[in-house]
Amino acid sequence: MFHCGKFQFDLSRPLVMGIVNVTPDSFSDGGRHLSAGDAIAHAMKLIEDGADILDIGGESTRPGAAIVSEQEELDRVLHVIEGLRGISVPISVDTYKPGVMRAALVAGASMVNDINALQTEGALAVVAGSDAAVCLMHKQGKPQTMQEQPAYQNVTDEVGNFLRERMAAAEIAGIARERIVIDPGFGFGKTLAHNLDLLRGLAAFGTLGVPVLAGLSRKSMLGAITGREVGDRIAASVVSALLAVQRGASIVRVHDVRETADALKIWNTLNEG
Ligand code: 8Y7
Repeated sequence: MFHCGKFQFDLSRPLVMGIVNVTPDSFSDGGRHLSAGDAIAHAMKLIEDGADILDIGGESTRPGAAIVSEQEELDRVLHVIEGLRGISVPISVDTYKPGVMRAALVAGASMVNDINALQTEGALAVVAGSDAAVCLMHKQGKPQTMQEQPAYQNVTDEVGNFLRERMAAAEIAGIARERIVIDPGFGFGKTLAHNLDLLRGLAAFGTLGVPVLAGLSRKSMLGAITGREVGDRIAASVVSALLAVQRGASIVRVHDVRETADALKIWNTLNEG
């Protein structure tokens, strides 16, 4: 069982986490979701399209993106979370700032998606003091510079050790295992070869005993393989999500919810026979 605030999932079928960016510099959406109203409308469409969870983010963490102040991030995400009160799916807040986590949880979020794996001072306590779920993600370096020289001896082992250590820290802080998911962090301080190693070895993370989340949607590794621009990576993204699920991912974080949900319907139907 996966506990996400008042929501629970048995994970007998993979979940689709739909991405809602409330950032003017979001490359994948071309900055279309600037206003809270637009983001709310987009979120509602993603639910209609089959999203099981919504991930609301107010600061782009792509390589080279600008850092956003806590106040600006709050201004962006809080109106959206408040505007989505009463929806049928849990809201995840994509942030590494404890102040944003706390305010988002008060406003109704049920999950924290933290690319910093609760390493920021105070972050463990905020999540521990709630009933929210958390996604602990691996990254190497800081978003601004992480793609400059990513280096590992063995990327799968090193990412696995990091995630095991952060799971332990979360559990010691009082976050029950049922509330934790882990994520190797595709593209976060990784070369194409590293990302491919992680996808090939994704099943290994399943042995850590909590659900695995995979985020490959529209990422540059898909561009490197297909030669397609970011707006033209839907097929590559859907296939990648399915390949991650095939290797044990329980949650896929995607932009193209409708197409991904279709792919997973085929997967689910095939597995029910
Ligand atoms: C991921 C993510 C991003 C991911 C998790 C993008 C916020 C870059 N990627 N969170 N966030 N996993 N958990 O291309 O892979 O969406 S931002």
